[in-house]
Amino acid sequence: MGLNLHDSEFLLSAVKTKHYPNHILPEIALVGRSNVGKSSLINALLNRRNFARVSGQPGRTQTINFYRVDSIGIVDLPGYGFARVPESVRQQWRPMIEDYLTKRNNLVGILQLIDIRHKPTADDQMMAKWLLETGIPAFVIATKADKVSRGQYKPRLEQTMSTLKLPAMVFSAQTKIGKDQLLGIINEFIETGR
Ligand SMILES: Nc1nc2c(ncn2[C@@H]2O[C@H](COP(=O)(O)OP(=O)(O)OP(=O)(O)O)[C@@H](O)[C@H]2O)c(=O)[nH]1
Ligand SMILES: [Mg+2]
Repeated sequence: MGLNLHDSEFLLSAVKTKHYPNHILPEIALVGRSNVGKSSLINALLNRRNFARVSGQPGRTQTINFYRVDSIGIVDLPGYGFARVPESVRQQWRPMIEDYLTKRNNLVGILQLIDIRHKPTADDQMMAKWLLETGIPAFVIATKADKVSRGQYKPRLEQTMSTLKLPAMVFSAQTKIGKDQLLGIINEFIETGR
């Protein structure tokens, strides 16, 4: 199955489960630390600028944003664990992310983004552990690959996979390295979740 990446639209932003789209599309959700590049990945994949809102300011995505791409849903979840975001705000996000991940029947796969330059954080490790426990299919995307040399890809992926115990791949929203592999993973999630 090849997704028609030109057929995409923003559906809605939601905070509460009752406001999620009432559709039957299988959904792929993006999770990761605030500022890691979740919204940028969506834009890079769809070849669109500012389709998913991107900002230098961490914590920009404070709602769950639902997009439709062809016959699937792409879900941009609020980022977790950014130190500069006040604790009170972080406490509001947590149940939002947990509700989506535990209650959404449409969910067929998770893309967990980490920054290729850094070791997975304690929050990243908590998330990966939780994904493994719940058994939701998940793949780690080590993004911002343009920020390290190619020689770093292999050792960093190996470190990531051994720490998080999930499969991982390299991506850059800037150079689009990894785009085809990522589309393959999305297709596999959809096929498996059918
Ligand atoms: N060099 C480089 N910069 C990137 C890449 N992906 C994202 N960025 C930059 O990182 C910053 C944050 O990107 P976002 O896509 O807004 O991150 P996010 O994960 O959606 O952040 P929140 O919405 O706060 O959770 C922006 O300044 C992006 O331009 C990448 O692959 N390479
Ligand atoms: Mg965002």
